[in-house]
Amino acid sequence: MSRIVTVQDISCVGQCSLTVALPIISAFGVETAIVPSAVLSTHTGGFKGFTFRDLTDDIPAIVRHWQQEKIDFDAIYTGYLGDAKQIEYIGEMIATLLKKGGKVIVDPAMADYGKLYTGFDKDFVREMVKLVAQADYVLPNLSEATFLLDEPFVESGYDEKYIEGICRKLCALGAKNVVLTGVSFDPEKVGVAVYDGHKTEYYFRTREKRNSHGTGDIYASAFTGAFVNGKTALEAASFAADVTVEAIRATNDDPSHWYGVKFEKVIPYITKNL
Ligand code: PXL
Repeated sequence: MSRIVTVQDISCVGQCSLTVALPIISAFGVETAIVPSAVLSTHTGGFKGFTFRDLTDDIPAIVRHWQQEKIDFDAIYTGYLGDAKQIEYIGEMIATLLKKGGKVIVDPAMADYGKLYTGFDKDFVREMVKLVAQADYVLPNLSEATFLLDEPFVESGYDEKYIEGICRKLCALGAKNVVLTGVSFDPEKVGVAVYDGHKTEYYFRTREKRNSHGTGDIYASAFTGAFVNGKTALEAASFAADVTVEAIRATNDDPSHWYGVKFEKVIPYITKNL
């Protein structure tokens, strides 16, 4: 039985981050502890006037308590962080709360479509590079990858050599493996590149028409659940892509649901197919 901890925000409404990670990873039969990085009334991707409570100062005491209680974890999975200072505290979690052989999974949730999310800047990106350096698996989308590498975002028209170069450079930052999302060599298809430091493997699905918010969190959560459950990185990356496609399809007929995807509809898909 595995126990993991995930560090990301609670967006009270918006179907992203912890409200997605907790149910999805639990659906894989994996005990999921949480460290909320911040509490927001909604996510920042389209709502106006959201509240934001930064929980950075709560993290050291939580970590200290767990150290005293000898609570440890098979994996630490990080997502959207409330402040760059949290990266230092996550370093401490890795050093003291991760079991021997445990894995660090980093989703550098900070950008999409070539733009940083509201509230993040280049200083935050520079700190995120330090967290990526400690990752066994880093799961950026193409926008996040290019921010981490301080390169211009290339939307389309690239080839395998370009993608493999991005993966190689992310490993040069210190990450051991890369799962790069949003890779597309053909406008009809989109998928992931999985790089282990030597070879790159791909998995593609037919592109869904609509761009959806929160799919990165569904993807990273499903990857984490499947991987901790014993699947290989390529199997977990492929299964997570299937779960994400199912969640988008479950939402396609409801244009009023612009702020996220109905991941709860795919919980049975996860339990049936894992
Ligand atoms: O889905 C990533 C995410 C998580 N948390 C918050 C966000 C976003 C993306 O915009 O705003 C608060």
